[in-house]
Amino acid sequence: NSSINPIAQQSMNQLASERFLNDSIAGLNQTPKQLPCKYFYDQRGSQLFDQICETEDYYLTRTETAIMQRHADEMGNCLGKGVMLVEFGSGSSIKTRYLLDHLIQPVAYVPVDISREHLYESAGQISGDYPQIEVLPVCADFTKPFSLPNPKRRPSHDAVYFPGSTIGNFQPNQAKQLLESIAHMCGEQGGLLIGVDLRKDRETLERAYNDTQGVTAQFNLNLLHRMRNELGATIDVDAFEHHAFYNEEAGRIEIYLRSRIDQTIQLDGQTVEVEAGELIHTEYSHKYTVDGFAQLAAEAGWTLRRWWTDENDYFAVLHLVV
Ligand code: AVI
Repeated sequence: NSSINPIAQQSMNQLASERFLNDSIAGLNQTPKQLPCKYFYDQRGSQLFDQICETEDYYLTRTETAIMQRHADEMGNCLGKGVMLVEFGSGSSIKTRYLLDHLIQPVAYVPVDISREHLYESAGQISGDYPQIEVLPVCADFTKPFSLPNPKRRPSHDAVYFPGSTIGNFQPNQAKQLLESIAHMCGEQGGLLIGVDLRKDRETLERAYNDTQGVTAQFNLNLLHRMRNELGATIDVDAFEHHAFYNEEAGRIEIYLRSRIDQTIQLDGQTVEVEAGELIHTEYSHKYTVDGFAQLAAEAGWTLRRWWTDENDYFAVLHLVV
């Protein structure tokens, strides 16, 4: 953001690095070892994620995009007139355009993302393409409290758009907390439009997280590259491999990094031993039924109003109200 002075920017970057370091050390000292998936998304990670979305195997993005394309007019009506639309994990804001095209007299669009360069670049493009909407990007980790900007015109209400089934990357109790904080943020009149990946056959799910081009593997391994480049960690990244499978009982894809060899990771003066074959957990991707998700959302204060799906029932977009 050009409006932030370089010194403030530098200290924000430093703070982000410290969080990454502390979370990495804490995670590697747990049994089993783990690293938070939110650190996938530096600039390279965000680019790799965009590439995943374009693979044949990762059905989620094109399925959700088709749902948006087909039903954005109804969604726009559901969200109502004069809204300030806040998008969680906006990334490249591709699907959002269908929605922006159909909102009724929207006041502002607030993309929220952890990946700064990516956020400002996409926000700039949206702003150029939708001059009638005030675009107010917020670089934040949306799992932590953050304040919403004040648009020039007063919105009649706020609505959150949370696409991509990113909610699936949270454990159900964390997802519930996040849904609660979204309800709190939107207030009484608030709405939520959320994309949720649905349960389906193992083969389709596992293919989506083990794409034949190996982009998901690179995306997962990028976390270790970040630790090496940004935190100065000593890691033999090439000796790690991507490992992902569907845990049907838990209804989730589980993603790990597996070391092929015994190795010692040095990080900020700490030593972490990793055994050959040992797994470091990096991500869960929970899959829901529409009823199961509505139930979880109800516990967080939301009522399901409408939902849309594709012809295979692979993915759903749900509209919920407080
Ligand atoms: C962002 N999120 C919804 C993706 C998913 O499908 O859980 C992240 C991802 N991880 C591996 N591939 C994609």
